[in-house]
Amino acid sequence: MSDELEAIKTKFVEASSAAETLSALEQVRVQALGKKGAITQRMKTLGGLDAEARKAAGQDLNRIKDEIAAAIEARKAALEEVELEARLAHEGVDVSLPARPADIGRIHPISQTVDEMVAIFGEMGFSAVEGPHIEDDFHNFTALNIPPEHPARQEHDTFYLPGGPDGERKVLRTHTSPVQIRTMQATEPPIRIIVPGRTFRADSDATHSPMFHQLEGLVVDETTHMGHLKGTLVEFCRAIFGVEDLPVGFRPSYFPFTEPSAEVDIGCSRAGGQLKIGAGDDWLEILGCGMVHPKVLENCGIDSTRYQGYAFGMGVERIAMLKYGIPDLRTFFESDLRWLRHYGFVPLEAPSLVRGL
Ligand code: 2NL
Repeated sequence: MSDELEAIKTKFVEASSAAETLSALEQVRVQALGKKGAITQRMKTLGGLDAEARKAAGQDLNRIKDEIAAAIEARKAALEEVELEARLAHEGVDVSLPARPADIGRIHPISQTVDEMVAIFGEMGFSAVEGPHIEDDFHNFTALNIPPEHPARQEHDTFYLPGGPDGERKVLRTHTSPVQIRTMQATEPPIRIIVPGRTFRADSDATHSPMFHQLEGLVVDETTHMGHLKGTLVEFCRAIFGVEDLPVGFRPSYFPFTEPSAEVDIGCSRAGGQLKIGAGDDWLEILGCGMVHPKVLENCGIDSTRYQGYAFGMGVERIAMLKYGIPDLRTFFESDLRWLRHYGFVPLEAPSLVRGL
């Protein structure tokens, strides 16, 4: 290699080592390897040489180009390190600054209400059970003694899925009862369960959502009677609304799957258009219940001459609206974060039977 090239290389390598700042180093890089830099300029002259001379000169030029580039890179890394050290040395952390607020999300009022219900029944010895949302006709209707002409079976009220190859049409469960049916089919009494979950009906207006939540309960044993049903549900109503002496009334009703059947009302006041639970002499319907119809037990393979049971069911949205003063059902499922921040529960802060009062 020519002395001249060697001198050029030494000049730029030394210049890069001497550069005190990143911008000074950048100038060295431009002078050597930039578009008009010394090395680049020489590269352009290679075209005028004959093949052999061009090859030798090209190799030399490429080599010193790489050496200069390596020297610049090494210096760059060193200067960056120095710069970082300097910044760290004078930058401080102000530990007195308030923490940035963490956006920790909220528990939806439906989840909170279900949690509280599960806690209350859990203390009474009930187990919580879940099951499929997509059901067959037997578990959703037939086993429950719901006759073929019943309105709940009509196309109009129920979401049916397209029929399968066997011609069977599945259905989005219209209540959580199919889970109790499955439990009775699969387990020998005693049974003591609650079933919270999503349910579906083709209904949509101010007071109906096509997807809503129910919590149903089922107790089956040899000596289970209506006194157990009444005691359990009175206790539940008082616990969920936090009113120790809440009046609870049972009114005869009808369901195809229970006999006798009853609606449960709680005492309230509507004075001045304001609903107050546990005060006054008005009544508010809160849930439905009854003794399990012997046909339903038999449909599940349970001997109705040996066993009897009670069952109940309620709408979770309705309880949540009453408990937390939420006026409009539709807002539950609009996924409006401002609504959730207002009505939702901060995890660990919400006083509840689940997380400790
Ligand atoms: C209501 C009333 C009720 C039941 C649900 C039930 C389930 C089986 C057997 C017998 Cl497997 N009964 N469930 C019984 C009475 C009432 O719900 O108003 N729900 C929102």
